[in-house]
Amino acid sequence: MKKNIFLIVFAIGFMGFYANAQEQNHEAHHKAEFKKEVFTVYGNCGMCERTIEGSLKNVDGVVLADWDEETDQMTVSFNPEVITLDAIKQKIADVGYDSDTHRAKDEVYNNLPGCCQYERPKN
Ligand SMILES: [Cu+2]
Repeated sequence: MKKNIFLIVFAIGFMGFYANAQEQNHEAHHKAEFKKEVFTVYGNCGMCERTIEGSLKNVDGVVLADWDEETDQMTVSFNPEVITLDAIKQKIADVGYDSDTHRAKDEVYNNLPGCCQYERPKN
């Protein structure tokens, strides 16, 4: 009888340990799903903000896109299995905005409203 109780206690303990291990594994998996990156996107005003952030709206794999008018810093969260940082920066360049690594085409930049024609970084 004593032996049985010992086995039951051992089994319950083991189950608890197993459940905990599963949970930790799940957490690790969840963390790996999204990647956060911060980089510079050049721009001027609130209209720029709408255009920059709008370029990533409804884009598969992007869960957060936030540009700060004061600091020119762009924060993105995305699923790297669905989209790359390179592709994200290209989408921003496609609507006229230079980043630290990707340059918009001159004709797209020239078509931005006057107030949005930010000072471009030297290339
Ligand atoms: Cu603007």
